[in-house]
Amino acid sequence: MDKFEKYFGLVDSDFDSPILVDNHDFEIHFKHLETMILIRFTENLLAEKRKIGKIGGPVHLAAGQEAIAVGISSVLTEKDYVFSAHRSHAHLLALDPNPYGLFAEVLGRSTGLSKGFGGSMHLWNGKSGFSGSVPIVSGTIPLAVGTGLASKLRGSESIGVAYFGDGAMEEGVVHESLNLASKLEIPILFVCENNLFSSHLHINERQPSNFNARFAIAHQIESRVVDGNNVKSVANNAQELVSQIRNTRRPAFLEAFTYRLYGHVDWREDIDVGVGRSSEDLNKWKSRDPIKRLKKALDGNAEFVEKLAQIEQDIKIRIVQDWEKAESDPFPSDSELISNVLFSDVRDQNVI
Ligand SMILES: Cc1ncc(C[n+]2csc(CCOP(=O)(O)OP(=O)(O)O)c2C)c(N)n1
Ligand SMILES: [Mg+2]
Repeated sequence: MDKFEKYFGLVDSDFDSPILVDNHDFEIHFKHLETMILIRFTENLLAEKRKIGKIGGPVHLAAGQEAIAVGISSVLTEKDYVFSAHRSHAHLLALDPNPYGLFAEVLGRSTGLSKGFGGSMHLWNGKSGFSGSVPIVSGTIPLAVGTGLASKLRGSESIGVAYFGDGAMEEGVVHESLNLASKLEIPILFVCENNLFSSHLHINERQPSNFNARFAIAHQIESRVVDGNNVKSVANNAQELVSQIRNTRRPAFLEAFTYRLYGHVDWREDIDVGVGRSSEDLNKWKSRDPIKRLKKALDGNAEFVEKLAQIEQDIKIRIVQDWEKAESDPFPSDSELISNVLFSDVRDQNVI
């Protein structure tokens, strides 16, 4: 880490420490584990299908980062407005662990979450609160601020949530969004998933510090820095911040350090592509896998081993069934190309 580590209270060795669980909360921990496994299996399947050419467009996988989405989603409701970017499958599935609509979307089928027109980077699932992802890095952050402001003006309990990466912090609009949210006291949770990379470039090559929470402090926004591979820590901190946001209607910022197990895009590991992703680092972070760490923490519970085997088996079967169902769905018809993209009054005027 760097000179800020003492200030933010997170050091590199924290990622190797055990997750401390309470047996009373076994059901909660197991639910978290189950959702993380579903996301991991889904993404592994996407990686495999992309590799063999079954998926036409790129997929940005969040394997290794699941604990952040699962911890945060555990304290949200479907009335909140959650936005993400190019690496959004985990955020989507943590709110609604049902990969069928995602599969249909990456296969370009009319049953997909964006009716088959968007692919992996344009997802939407209104009923769960997932309000959209786009490939433009940082593009949805001001939209999330807007939903927070709208909620406040309407007097509703809802909050905006913006997931973004360490690379997105380097876009000006993020700083404008932080400033506006602070000044206008907007109920929004900013979630910076710091996986240390922007595409192939390590944060140490790009920034004087690898802590992004320093920008929240500059904007007088309450912030926390957490081990993003510890789902319990993410959930507990998110719980405190979200109830604070709902009560005070002010913004908060959560920075979660993590690491992606696949490379920037698709199935490759990206060892020694660009600067700073070595096999030593990757192996170190593989041993810090959030799923492995939680499994280890729960291992002492008598019910655990049997329950885990059953759940893993069920999830595998469900995912394959969902994939096969999506694959047998139809592609959109030609007329949908017009009805989903252009305003109907433009068509009525015979412009096209
Ligand atoms: C405005 C904009 N600039 C550049 C890109 C190209 N690009 C796609 S992903 C990415 C890296 C983003 O890094 P980060 O925000 O840390 O997210 P991560 O991929 O690590 O999850 C870049 C530069 C883009 N899509 N949009
Ligand atoms: Mg990143």
